[in-house]
Amino acid sequence: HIPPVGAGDPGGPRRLGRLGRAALPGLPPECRPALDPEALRTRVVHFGLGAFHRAHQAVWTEQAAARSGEPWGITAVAPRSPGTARALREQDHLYSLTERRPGGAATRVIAALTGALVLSEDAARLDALLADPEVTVVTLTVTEKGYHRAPGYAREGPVLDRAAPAVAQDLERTRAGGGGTRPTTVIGRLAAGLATRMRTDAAPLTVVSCDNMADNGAVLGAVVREFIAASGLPDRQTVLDRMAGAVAFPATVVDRIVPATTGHDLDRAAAALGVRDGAAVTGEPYRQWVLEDAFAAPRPPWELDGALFVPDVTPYQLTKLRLLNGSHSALAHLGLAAGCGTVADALATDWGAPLVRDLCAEIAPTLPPGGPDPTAYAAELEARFRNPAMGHRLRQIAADGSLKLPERWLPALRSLRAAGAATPLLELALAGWIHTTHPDRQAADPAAETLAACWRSHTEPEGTVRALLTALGASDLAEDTALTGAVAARLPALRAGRIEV
Ligand code: CS2
Repeated sequence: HIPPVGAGDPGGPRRLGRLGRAALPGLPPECRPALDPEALRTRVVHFGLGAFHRAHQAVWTEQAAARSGEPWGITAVAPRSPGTARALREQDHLYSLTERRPGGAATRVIAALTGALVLSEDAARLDALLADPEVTVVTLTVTEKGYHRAPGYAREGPVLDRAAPAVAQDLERTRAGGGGTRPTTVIGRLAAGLATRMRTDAAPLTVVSCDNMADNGAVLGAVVREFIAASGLPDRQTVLDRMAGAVAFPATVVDRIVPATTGHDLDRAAAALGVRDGAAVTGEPYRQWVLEDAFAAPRPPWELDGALFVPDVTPYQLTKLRLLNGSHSALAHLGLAAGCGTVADALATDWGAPLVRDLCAEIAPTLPPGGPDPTAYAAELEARFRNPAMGHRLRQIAADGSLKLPERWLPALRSLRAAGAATPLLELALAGWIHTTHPDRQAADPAAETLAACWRSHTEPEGTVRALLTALGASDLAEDTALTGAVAARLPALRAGRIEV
């Protein structure tokens, strides 16, 4: 449901039409898309129809198509909720992006999508696209939980959590009689689609993870291959052999702060466009995309819009994950303890900016050479986080902490402690996360029940800290008594809403 524009105005609501191709000529010129959407063909399939994709990869793809004249269009697939896909279909797959600058906003319609599917509803169309040789790129933004990694996988071998109920059920679906039924997870569907493609003409394809994980390409390649190997899909060995030569999984670093769209954002988009847009997104002006230059097949020339193709993304990836996402998570968990609502609120306190600066300085020695300068990066972060126009909710960032923190904080914490370095800011941040896992204050998390049980089964704080670190897959850190003691010692101040950087 999209509220009429100006529903709260004294003059009463104005009834507006809906965004779509027919509305394009009537838009203010600065709001029109970079190309004629009729010219696009589906050459890319994207999993994850969230705001981030619409404000990131889709923008580069639109620009790449506009500047090259090549018809690179994206059919995007919603893994679960059908709402956005339906809104986009009603709008001929057009939507607007509003860039929020501290001093104002700019709204423009993006013409990048050629289709919007729902994983459970559009099975045949999706399978046909994954097998289509014209489709040469698949991209994913499915968040950390979409990969179903086994807890602590890095130290044990297999990456895919075959015991996770959704994965186990999907594997079972591929074994059922009569050729099985279609898997319902993204990884299962992608695996089944790639298997069909490999069994037919084995046309080369690149599958690009755009989620915030170190080695995201290798992780995606591993879970897909492990799914195929453990499945009942036909000709598994042939499929895996052909994939080795025909399918690439490059690593990438994506960056743009994209808060969840609010009803107010929809109103403001409608006011700028003069038509309603049920799939509008907003984002900061800053955006970056760094990709490993290892594609197996033709791709959109994203470099025409400033994407960086490099032999090894690791220095960029670790800098972004540990400094940006690491301080984002610290601001989120500590900010919630202090009663702040948004990132800009946290930056407006006396501890917000020092936290970002000192945490980045603490983590910087763990970063490999070859990435951005950490001091300059931290200063730029502070300015991005201060942007008051963003309204980026801390609760959104605090969600799924149990999956985010093993990427963002723990590798740096391990390497600093192994080197005997002090880690006061990471300890404070961890205490912030522990504080927000309490059953009375819990942020959304797929491990919420396990986390709540850690509080119930321990009455003394250090025991709770140890149990929660173990739940993060960090039993090594749980045994570090200097660490658990220091983290526990931070909790009383947090309970009183005091952040002591
Ligand atoms: C944020 C990210 O919600 C979160 O966890 O840290 O979505 C962050 O805004 C993006 O990675 C920025 O590129």
